[in-house]
Amino acid sequence: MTKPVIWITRTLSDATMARARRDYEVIWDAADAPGGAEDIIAMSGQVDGIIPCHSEHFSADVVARLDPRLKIVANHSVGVDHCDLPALGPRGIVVTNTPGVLSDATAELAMMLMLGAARHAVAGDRVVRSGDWDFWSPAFLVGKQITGARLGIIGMGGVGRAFARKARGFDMEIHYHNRNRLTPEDEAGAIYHDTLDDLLAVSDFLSLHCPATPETTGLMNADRLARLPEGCVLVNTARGNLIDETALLQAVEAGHIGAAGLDCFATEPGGNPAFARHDNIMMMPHVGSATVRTRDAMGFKALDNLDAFFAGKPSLDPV
Ligand code: 8YV
Repeated sequence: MTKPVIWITRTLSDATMARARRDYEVIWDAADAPGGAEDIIAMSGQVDGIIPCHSEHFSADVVARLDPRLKIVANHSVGVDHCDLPALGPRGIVVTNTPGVLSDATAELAMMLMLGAARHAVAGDRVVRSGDWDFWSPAFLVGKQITGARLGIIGMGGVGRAFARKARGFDMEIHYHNRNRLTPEDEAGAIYHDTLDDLLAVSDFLSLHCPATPETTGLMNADRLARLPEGCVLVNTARGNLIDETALLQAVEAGHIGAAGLDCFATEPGGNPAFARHDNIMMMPHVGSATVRTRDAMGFKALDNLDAFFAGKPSLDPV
């Protein structure tokens, strides 16, 4: 039996690539460059399935020009904001994602950013690394303690709940806002706020874990940032467009936001050069899920979704 042909747009983990090559005819380019609109359109006539990352954009314009040969987009991501789902649905193209398997890795990075932002990790590392550390005082690099502080979480899906679990280990008081209230078991003592504004008012620390949708674009705008307690530490490992970056910059410069830890930016790759002026903004280049274990799990989940599809079984992770 001939193997289905798939396009793996980026370089996935070694174990994923090996399994993919065993079971599929794989097209992959070692250049590891994002697939642009014309690449996606051209490739759709040569393959039965694609494993894209969030770097490949299936906009409505692209989807309208896809070849009917393409049957499944098995994303190597939990976020699907790079896929225009209302456009893909009517084309009969199955779309899947990778929920669950990246929750812990992303929550770990959120924890690193929260602690690093709160405790001046950028300035501290720089002063030691540069050899310029020639002074010490009890007043030097004094940060904000997370133990016992109130942590607000927006979005209690897999990543939000994993972050809450880890924050509980730091004795934080967990508050959250979500489309739906969780079961008491999933809440595990977290305090539900049915409006976002109520959550913001109690968030000494705030971490974003909701999907990027038209409704959540610019969620953290000037008005909502102003509702946070003075000195709040803001963490974003979800998507850059959840935050109005100009408003965040102003809030940091005014001292209202005490620090920020950001793994996601409105422009990626690239980030926001204006943030680099501020040592109290700790930044990473969208690597929340980048651990060996999680990259394997994400790749395997994408392949599980392809396997089910080509075996004629129901989608495992449909979106
Ligand atoms: C990945 C992500 O960096 O899953 C997501 O939505 O943003 C990240 O885990 C990326 O999409 C990997 O393909």
